Amino acid sequence: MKKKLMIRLAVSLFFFSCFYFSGNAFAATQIKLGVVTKPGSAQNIAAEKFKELIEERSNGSFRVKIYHSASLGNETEILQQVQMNTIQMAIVTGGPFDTFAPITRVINYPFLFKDNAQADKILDGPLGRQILDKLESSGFKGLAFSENGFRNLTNSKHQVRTPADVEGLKVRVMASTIHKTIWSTLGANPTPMPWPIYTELEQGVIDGQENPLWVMEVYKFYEIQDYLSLTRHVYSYHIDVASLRWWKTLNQTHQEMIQTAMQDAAVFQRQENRAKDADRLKLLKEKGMEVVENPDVEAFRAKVADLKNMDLYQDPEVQEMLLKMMEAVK
Ligand code: EAX
Repeated sequence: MKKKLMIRLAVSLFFFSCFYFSGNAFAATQIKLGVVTKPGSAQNIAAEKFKELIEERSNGSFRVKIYHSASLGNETEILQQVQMNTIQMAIVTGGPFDTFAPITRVINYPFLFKDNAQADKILDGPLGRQILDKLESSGFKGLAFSENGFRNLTNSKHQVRTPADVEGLKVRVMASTIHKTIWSTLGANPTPMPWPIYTELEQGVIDGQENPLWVMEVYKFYEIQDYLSLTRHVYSYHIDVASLRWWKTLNQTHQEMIQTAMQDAAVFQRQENRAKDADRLKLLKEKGMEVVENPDVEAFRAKVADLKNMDLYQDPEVQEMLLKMMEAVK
């Protein structure tokens, strides 16, 4: 009896060891990745692509679990968890990075990039890299930029063509000094609020918000916001980050694998996002939104022209990066 048991134990141990040391699920490193948005959102598409690529390319050495729909809290809280390495990665909108790393403000500068191609060229180039590297001093390994897209204003009150139409509107903004300043300079009444904001819009706590077109579709803002103006005032990026504390525990092969998979996922997601934009505008119109396709962008731009001289850009390092960016977009 005892002998049989011993044999069984030995056999189980043998199979367990084979399984364990063959680099399968037992040995896989789990990456917890946080996004605040829900499936179908720009952040989620980048996260899902990254998961697919890294699991495939690492032959299962990495497994990614995506925490979405604010299950880990808002974007500021997600970033704090990355700093502490309670989660290993995150895809977070440009705005909330502002308090962690003021240098990211330069990308939120209003009317900075002319178009998608220019944004890609600069963010995938040396200036983008410098900004990503700078995140190390806040505990993040900056991997890549995926995108939200150009931001547009919606509201429930009236059509917006000029800055005068914005006067006094209660506009929700991200947790970002620069975004708040843009809207107060334009004459609105900006209210910082973390995502999501459907209920606040519905209840009239705020009159409007600004985001790329996919947001109006995925979060059904057409149900509660009648007016959309294609202001394209800020190119909104996400920064795809890892916890620096975790990053340092990885060997170089794995670091490179993750870096490349995230960059590839970002490029894929940007293309996908842009390809859908024309249909989205059509859909939003069909859903009843009144769209101002050509607001007076020059008047908006003129009104925020002094922003570069404001305090929030006065840190010498931030100032220098802003000047370089402005030179690069010429
Ligand atoms: O990605 O907070 C925001 O306005 C973000 O753009 C939102 O999470 C959608």
